[in-house]
Amino acid sequence: MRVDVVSIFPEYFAPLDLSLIGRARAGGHLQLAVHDLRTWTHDVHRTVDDTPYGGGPGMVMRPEPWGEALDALAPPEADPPRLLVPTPAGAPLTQALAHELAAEPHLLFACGRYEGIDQRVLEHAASRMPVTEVSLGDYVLFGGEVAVLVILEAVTRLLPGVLGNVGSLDEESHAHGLLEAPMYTKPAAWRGQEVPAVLRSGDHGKIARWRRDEALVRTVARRPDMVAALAPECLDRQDRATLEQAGFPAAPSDVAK
Ligand code: 6GU
Repeated sequence: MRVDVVSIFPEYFAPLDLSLIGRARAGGHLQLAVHDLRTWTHDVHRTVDDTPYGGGPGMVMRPEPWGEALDALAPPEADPPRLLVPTPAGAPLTQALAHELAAEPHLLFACGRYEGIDQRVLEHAASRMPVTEVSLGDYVLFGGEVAVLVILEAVTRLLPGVLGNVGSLDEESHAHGLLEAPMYTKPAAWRGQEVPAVLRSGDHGKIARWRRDEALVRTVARRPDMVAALAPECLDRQDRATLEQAGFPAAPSDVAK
């Protein structure tokens, strides 16, 4: 996958050399280029912002540098990338969106700062390429840079060949609309606390059932919204019994299978 990032703080992306993202880059799974928006300014101060029309606090990013940046990185004659614009006004980042993005050949991130980018940039870009505004959650950051780090980490680990153990993708939190069960490693007893006996039983069927029940109980306690969103056909009889025991009201459509 090719990824271009445009920001006035290219130094923010130094961590992308590290750890598993760094390895994905070294291994050729991720071709990442970070660009300084000021490359596309022409005045001596390399200005990227100005005061908002209509008044109000803060500054807005001027359209001209962004227009030139997008022309350079998404030339009209080439296959268009998917433009991603991090903003608290965007659609929430979910595991489903991460999967969708991992299937794209080329992502282009436009990092806004201040009060955001002049709206005409996004309108113009949308006539040439798909544009998605993405939010990390219901809080406000200074700018989109940290969001790009988060999105890229969520997406890169889904690229084929990046994770050694592909099975771990299938078992992790959010993979099946549930949070993951708690995990344990050696030693079997630590500070008076024992690892649940079932996990040391060697009975893989019982272990899978225990983990499923723990995942259900945990998700009811922490994220009842996720339980409410589960498709009834994803729940077997034991699932429904576990949910009921955990105090989750059975939906009317949850008739016994
Ligand atoms: Cl993606 N950007 C900014 N600036 N603030 C945010 C956000 C993104 N997501 C949550 N808050």
